[in-house]
Amino acid sequence: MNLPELPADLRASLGKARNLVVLTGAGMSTESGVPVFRGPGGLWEGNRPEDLATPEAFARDSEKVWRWYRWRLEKIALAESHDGHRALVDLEQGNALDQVTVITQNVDGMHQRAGSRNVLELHGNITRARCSTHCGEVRDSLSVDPANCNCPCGRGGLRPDVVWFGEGLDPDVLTRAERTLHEADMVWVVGTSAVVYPAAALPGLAAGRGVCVVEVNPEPTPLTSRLTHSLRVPASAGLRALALAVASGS
Ligand code: BV8
Repeated sequence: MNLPELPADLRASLGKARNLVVLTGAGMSTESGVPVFRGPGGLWEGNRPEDLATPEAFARDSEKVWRWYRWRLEKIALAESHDGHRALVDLEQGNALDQVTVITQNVDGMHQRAGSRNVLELHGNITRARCSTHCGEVRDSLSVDPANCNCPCGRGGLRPDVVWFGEGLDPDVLTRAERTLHEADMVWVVGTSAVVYPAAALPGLAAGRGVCVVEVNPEPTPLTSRLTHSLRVPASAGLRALALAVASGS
């Protein structure tokens, strides 16, 4: 794998970092074979994710929404961690840093599957299903029949345990994420188009304090102009290069 050369000022900041936060989006899972939300390959049977990942879509046609989620679950089941996931695990398990926190918008569980332990899932997890009335029923998503997702409680429907557009994030998770960004002295923003809020506002909590914030994305994003450095490379190469620089004390 070709690793990018890192500028001297970034290497100096990496050598001083103690508390790293890594904010990831769907581009973190691209190299694992999980399709992104927006852009090429982000559609399902001609439908836009934004039109499927909503309570209205579920109320209109729960079977169609479940068929989309099962299609994604099949992709995720075949997905394998890449070296970018492993680079974050190496940092978490190593002693170059005091703390490594992964805050992910993804619902695929790929960070945990790779071995990351300190992971905040802003948008929930696709492998779990819960009752739409929050009655307490929680199931493995694959155990739900798309054609009949009524909850045994008799009042709601079993739905993926994710945050849909128009739904609020879990306030505890969001508060923990915000606190983590306020305490970070190094932030990496990986594989996100930075258009979904409130997640897209999180890097600003660090950048606004003068903290070094590095973007890893082959494409520029609305965040780019606010960040200290942008590495126009895929997640696997960018994260391994950053992790090696941290581990070497740069
Ligand atoms: C809420 C779970 C209020 C479902 C998802 C301002 C404030 C608050 C809300 C809003 C606001 N403005 C607009 C809103 C509404 C909305 C929103 O942000 N809309 C956008 C589209 C404009 N936000 C909400 O609805 C949020 N809710 O705030 O409600 C509220 C408050 C209290 C009470 C009630 C209501 C909820 C948002 C959560 C939606 N759920 N996922 C599921 O997955 O099925 S979001 C969904 O998009 C995924 O989680 C995905 O991760 C996320 C963001 O997308 P990205 O991760 O960035 O992925 P994308 O495909 O866009 O980009 C991929 C990037 O990777 C690209 O840049 C590409 O270049 C790059 N890439 C590709 N390959 C690689 C790579 N990078 C590195 N390496 C590679 N190899």
